[in-house]
Amino acid sequence: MLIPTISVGSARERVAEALDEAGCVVVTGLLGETERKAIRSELGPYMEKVRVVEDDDPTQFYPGRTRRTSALVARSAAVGKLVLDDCSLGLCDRFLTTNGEFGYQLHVSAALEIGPGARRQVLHREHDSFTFFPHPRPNMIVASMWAITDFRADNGGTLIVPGSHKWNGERDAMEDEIVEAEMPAGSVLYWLGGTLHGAGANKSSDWRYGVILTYSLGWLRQEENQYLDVPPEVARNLSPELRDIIGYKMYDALGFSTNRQVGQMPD
Ligand SMILES: O=C(O)CCC(=O)C(=O)O
Repeated sequence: MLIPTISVGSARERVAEALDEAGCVVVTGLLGETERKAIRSELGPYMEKVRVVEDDDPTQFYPGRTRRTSALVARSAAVGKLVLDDCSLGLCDRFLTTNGEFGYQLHVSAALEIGPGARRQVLHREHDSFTFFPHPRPNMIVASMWAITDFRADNGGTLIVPGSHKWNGERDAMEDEIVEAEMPAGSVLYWLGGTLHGAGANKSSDWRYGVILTYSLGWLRQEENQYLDVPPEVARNLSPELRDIIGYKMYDALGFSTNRQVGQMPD
């Protein structure tokens, strides 16, 4: 099975149908060069400080020769706009409110650079922490990977196993079921919480740069602790929409605080 690829002008319903069917979809042409440059320049000071591990430890989840930084909402206004991207939120509306849910939240934000010589990452599912549910789990997550540089088969383009969101937990992916998400800079790859994926090996001489933003049902524990990564003094200066989606908003009865400055921050 291939990764369906759809250009930005196409009907949103086609994107949602492809994601539902394959568990993954690429949308091309969503992010311009100016925005990509802004993201790199705003995150540059943080990425530069990341120590690159040269001696890869194959038992580690994160391969060596890579750079990763998170807390992106606090660090980059350009990423803040991506978090609220219409196409992403449309997919979240479609896949994360199906059970009469009250809403969803940002689950993880990270910039990921895959350097020359990096090995392939172990395949995993965004749902992996939610062991309460048997496989195939109900969908709890929509993930997006924004290509800031081109993603190619030889430079660490994300590996995806189309259709694996419908598998039970006992089935491993065969080599010929694993597909590299090749996409030009400015594209975005979406996948669902149950879809097997991981960073590809980088056999080229350039670095692959992507921004991963995942969204989860509003009643789940977020993978990235947004209250520490975007503390109240920073959150206060964000737009109400951005503040809400990172978690400064109640989900039904969940998330109240006696500190009105935190739990019910005035606009
Ligand atoms: O970098 C990628 O392409 C995927 C990264 C990923 O899935 C992870 O770090 O959990």
